Amino acid sequence: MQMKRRAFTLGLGALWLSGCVGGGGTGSIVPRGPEPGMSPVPNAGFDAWVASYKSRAASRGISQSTIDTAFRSAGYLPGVVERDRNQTEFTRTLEDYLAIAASPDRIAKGRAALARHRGTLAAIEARYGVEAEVVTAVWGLESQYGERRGTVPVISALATLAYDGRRGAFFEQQLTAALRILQNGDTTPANMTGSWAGAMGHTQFIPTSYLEFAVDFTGDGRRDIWADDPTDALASAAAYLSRSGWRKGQPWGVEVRLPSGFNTAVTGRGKGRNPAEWSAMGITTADGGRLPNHGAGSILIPQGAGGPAFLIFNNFNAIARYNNAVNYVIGVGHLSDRLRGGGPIRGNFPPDATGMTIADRQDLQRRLTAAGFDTEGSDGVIGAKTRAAIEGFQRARGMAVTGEPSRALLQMLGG
Ligand SMILES: [Ca+2]
Repeated sequence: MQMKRRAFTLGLGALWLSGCVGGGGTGSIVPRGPEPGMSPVPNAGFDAWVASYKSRAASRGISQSTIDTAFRSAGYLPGVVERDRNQTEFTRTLEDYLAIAASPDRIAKGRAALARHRGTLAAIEARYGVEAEVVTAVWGLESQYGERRGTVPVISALATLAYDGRRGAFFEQQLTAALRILQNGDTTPANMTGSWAGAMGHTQFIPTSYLEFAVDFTGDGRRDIWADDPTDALASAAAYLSRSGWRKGQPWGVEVRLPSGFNTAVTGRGKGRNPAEWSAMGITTADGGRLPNHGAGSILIPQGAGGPAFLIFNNFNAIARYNNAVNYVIGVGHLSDRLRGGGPIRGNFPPDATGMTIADRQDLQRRLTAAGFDTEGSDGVIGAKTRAAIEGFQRARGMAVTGEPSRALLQMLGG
């Protein structure tokens, strides 16, 4: 399961990063159609590997016709290997993550999606006991409510990664699971698209997660998480959370306020205490109220004692089964709260390494854009577009070209 979850995260992160988190922009839509390097190219080594894999697939119960159909148009995707090689291991701060995950745009689109699919989501909630806002929030983070389901052909992507071998055994397992999905008749090779790492459809399930959790909610006999109609995908996300221990009517967590001088050694996942104990230490809700009681919970301070604090409950762990990154779980939870009408995070985030707050960084983006160096939005997240804009400004002024934001730069632009 751990292995599964990690690759799952990998797929998500990749899709997500390629889409809305690329730069300082608020999220331009990635055009549909093949990305560079995502169309098959001839590769003799790959062909030889596929030939030997086909007999292994047959020995695992995949029919010859399924194998033939699946591999008829499949091939080696150089772009997949390139993406796998160039993954950068960096973690965004919670502040940056939430600026994107619960951006005004994503909240507005989520509320529209909730209204549009009200009946379906209510039926899903009744069946699986997962609130409509939570299912919608997962959908919003996984594929921007279906806008970014991924266009890479899954059989080719998984076969390329299995052949490439960096994590060959894992991806061969996923490839065989993908063939099993095709054999079941749930979808066709042409419709089976996803991220470069094989995360598929509205909910970005990898094939083994799909086999374990996907459901047919429309009743047509096919578990279709790829179609424009998100019904099966939304029900599948709810089924996943339900089987991960989701408890209806309970929050994932609540934002809290810590007393000054709070001993942060007692914080962290897995260090659960009853709310009464936390209350006795002087912790209140963010607006000073009494802590709700949903059983034992842990205190999280993702950006240290100077940033927002959260009391997390059982449902935090259910979301974590989907993707075990703390920022992701808080992102889903907070977005679901916003979709329900809740307000923004109350606590202040500490300034970044340059001494700037998010308001300063948004200011910097607005001033760069006004000066003719477009950051494509002002979400306060310093990404590739903002860095390019800074470089353009520095070049135009004959300064050293670093692309690095700073207070000095902000003052220069304000003058
Ligand atoms: Ca169906």
